[in-house]
Amino acid sequence: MRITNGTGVNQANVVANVLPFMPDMGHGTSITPSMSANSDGTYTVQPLYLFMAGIWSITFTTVPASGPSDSAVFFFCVEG
Ligand SMILES: [Cu+2]
Repeated sequence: MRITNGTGVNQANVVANVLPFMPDMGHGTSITPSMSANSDGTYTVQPLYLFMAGIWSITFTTVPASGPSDSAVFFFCVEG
């Protein structure tokens, strides 16, 4: 995964919480994923324990050293 600014430049040293959630069912997962930086400027998020078929949202909320936080949400459908 890449995290870029508004002009498409990779952002290093981003710390974010990752929250998998099934919005239709109102539950998350028992396993909390973590995000780690790779040497090429991308990030790896693991483990993602999407244990049920259906719509999942993955919410990334940054934890800034100072200033405001930001968030982004991705939706996935796990086929059953
Ligand atoms: Cu579910």
